Amino acid sequence: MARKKIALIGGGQIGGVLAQLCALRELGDVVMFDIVEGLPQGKMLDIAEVGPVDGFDVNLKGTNDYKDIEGSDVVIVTAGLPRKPGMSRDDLIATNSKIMTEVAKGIKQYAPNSFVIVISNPLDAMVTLCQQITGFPYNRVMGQAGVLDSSRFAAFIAWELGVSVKDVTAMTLGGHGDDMVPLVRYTSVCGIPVMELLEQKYKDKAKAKEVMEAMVKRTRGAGGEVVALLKTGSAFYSPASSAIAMAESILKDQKRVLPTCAYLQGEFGVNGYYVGVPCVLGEKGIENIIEFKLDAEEQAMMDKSVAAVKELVGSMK
Ligand code: A3D
Repeated sequence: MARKKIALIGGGQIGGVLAQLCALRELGDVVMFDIVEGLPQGKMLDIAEVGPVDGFDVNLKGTNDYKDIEGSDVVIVTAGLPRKPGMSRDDLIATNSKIMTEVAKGIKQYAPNSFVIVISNPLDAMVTLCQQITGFPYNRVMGQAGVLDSSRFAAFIAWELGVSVKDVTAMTLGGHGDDMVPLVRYTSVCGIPVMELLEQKYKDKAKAKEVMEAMVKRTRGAGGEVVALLKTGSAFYSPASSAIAMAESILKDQKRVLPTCAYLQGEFGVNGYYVGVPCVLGEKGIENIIEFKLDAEEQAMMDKSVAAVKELVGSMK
């Protein structure tokens, strides 16, 4: 069986970590494309030279020529500017739309059968544009945001409760903006509803609610928290790991259920927009969008988040 091939479009901070993770997990051969001459070549050479130490054996190539992505099974896009302190993700739209237009044309021409995972911000708009320009079916074009947003939420809960991060299951829905929807009711520790544990800890329902609200707020602003600390860019380890979880589920047909920015056609009352929802990811890409009941408060938050996505996507026209 031929080895899988992964193309990384963008060889910046996230691109570099993506390449290293692909190699360490031997997900397949990797080609990194960037417009900056020498950058992808240098990064890929750097990673390749440590294969003997890390014990991975895959081909790694850096390029400035789209032709080299030919035959890719999965393409992960990080091309575009990241945020600086004080910027919202939406401030990136003008520049990153131009970049995404170019990138999507390259993917369409040279990797027409690939599954595409977009990470570039503003995420919900960039994945929409990527699908429109490639014209690929919706199951093959998706965005990474929810895996990371959910992981951040889970990490905050684990730290608060003093339990292993491995035992927290958390989920966020909606757009990848300040209105994202961390779903408290569906969040648990080893199957135990998280609010029960917080109420046990504080022996006070109001205090438990207050602590949870603070964690929800921190989750919504978690990207900005990292940007404010770094000052020169945004998070890169965590978005890379999150996208790799999605790529791996597709490449290995794992059928993992992962929060994915997917094109909705009626699910959750949304029609014709890319929004974060739980999806089954397997050899056919997005194989199923899992719908479930939201209560009135959750639906109101989802509606608000979707309204922000609509406004953002509308601003591209
Ligand atoms: P950075 O380190 O600047 O890398 C971006 C790379 O894109 C640079 O190497 C550029 O040379 C390259 N590039 C620019 N134009 C093109 C082009 N036309 N074709 C190919 N490559 C090009 O940024 P980063 O890696 O830190 O972040 C990349 C993107 O991901 C940004 O838009 C971030 O805002 C976004 N991001 C998303 C998340 C999500 O969870 C969704 C998290 C963090 C960052």
